[in-house]
Amino acid sequence: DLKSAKSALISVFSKDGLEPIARKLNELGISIYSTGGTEEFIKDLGIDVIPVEDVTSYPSILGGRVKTLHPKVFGGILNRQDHKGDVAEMAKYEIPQIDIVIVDLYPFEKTVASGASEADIIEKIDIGGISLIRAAAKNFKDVICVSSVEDYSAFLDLLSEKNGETTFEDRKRFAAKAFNVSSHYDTAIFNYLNTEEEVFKQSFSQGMPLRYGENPHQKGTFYGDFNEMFDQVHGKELSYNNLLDVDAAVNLMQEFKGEAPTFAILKHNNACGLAQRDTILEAYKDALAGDPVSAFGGILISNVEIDAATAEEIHNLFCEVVIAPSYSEEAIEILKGKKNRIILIQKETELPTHLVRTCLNGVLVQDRDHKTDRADELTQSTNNKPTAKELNDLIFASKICKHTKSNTTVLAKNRQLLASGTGQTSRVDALRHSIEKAGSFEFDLKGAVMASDAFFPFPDCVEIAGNAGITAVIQPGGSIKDQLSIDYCNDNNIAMVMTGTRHFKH
Ligand code: 93A
Repeated sequence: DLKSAKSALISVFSKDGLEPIARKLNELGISIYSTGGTEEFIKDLGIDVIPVEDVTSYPSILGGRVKTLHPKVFGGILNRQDHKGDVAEMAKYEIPQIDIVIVDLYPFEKTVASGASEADIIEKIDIGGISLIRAAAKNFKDVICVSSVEDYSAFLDLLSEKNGETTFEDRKRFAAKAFNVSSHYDTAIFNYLNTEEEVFKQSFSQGMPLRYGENPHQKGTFYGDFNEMFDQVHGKELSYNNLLDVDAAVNLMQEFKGEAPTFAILKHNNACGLAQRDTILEAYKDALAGDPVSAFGGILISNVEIDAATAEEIHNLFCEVVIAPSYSEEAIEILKGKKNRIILIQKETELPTHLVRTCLNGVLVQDRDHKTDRADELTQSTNNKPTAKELNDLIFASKICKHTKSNTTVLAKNRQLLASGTGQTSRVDALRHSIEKAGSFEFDLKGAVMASDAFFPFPDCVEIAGNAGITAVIQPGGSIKDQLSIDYCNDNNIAMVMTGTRHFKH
């Protein structure tokens, strides 16, 4: 579906890069229509150009606010060339056909960034240009729209390759880019006119006002659809910190979805207890045993239904939130025994694919860490191989590690979290802390495994771990000094496997 162009409308704020395009169009015999400043620029190049006023029989008015906004211009862009009625009307109203539209919009964002006055900023809201872009992009069946200086060179190549002809695919590609340009432009205006709070509010369907933010003197709101993910069957209103903990809990438990009964207890977004057992009651008891001190006021989550026996045990603990896919009727009644205890039923929903957080004066967006380490993808780096039981624990520990604040080392044995070092400024500190913590609850680390969220820059960690009784280690690998850690493990009968995947959580 090749189309050759006979005319182009050019209206650009910045004239940079326009000369070769104007020359090429001229060389191809394509007539050029243009607005004030652009027309001057093209005329000065010695190229014939028709002022858009000659088409509209109207001058540019209101200080340039209305230049191209005219049926003869928009008719020329929007007409369907294979539509009988359109063709007849084009003749009747003497509307010239426009095949190419080239626009560079008023620099709205630059003007905002320059600290200009509100009046100057408003004047830089382009109306005619954005309309030209949208019209030409809508009619990509017949028209090609160049909506950004960025696309000049691609457009020039296109003109040169096919002597001014374009294919349907070419025009559609440029149209898609055009709507990217126009939506970005309008979003910038929206962001300028609204407060930051409004911008967030508008981005989500509902805002849930919270009693306060992270602390009572801070205001807080949740923008999202809590009810899409949970049914709250009992308890007080969720707080800002509860929501963050629920988020951490759900993400962590996602790793154990469909596996044997698993129970986790979280505090300040990190797991302080987690165990996988044949029954959820045992899993709860062994999760609690991991750190009964931290569990006080914790967030509890189960990957299977909570039964009455487990609910009885949970009832003895002061906890903020209990989350499970379901509860037996009896269990619900037992858990309701404390007025404020928040009981959530987690629905079957997908977690978002992207993560967003504020950063400086903007936001950071990234893909979710969707990689879960798997036994069949590990590289054996030591002479010693982990036993089947150790391998099981290594993957178990690595899943917890992925959801624990960096730097972290996670110690586990028999599918029970023994201790982790959370959010330390060095890996050595994280490890020392986790060893000490495990010791304080009288766990025997002999035969325990260690997971590390990132590689060991030095062999100090494996040495400390080995001295504590750890017999198997999982880590991403990739340090230039990996060999030193491997050598230490080989000399001390420690099995070490590498995942190749770092799981930082900042
Ligand atoms: O003020 S406008 O929104 N009104 C219009 O009708 C219009 N048509 C094109 N601005 C309008 N434009 C913009 O003028 C274009 O987007 C381009 O940025 C600029 C080109 O003006 P000149 O050719 O006079 O330098």
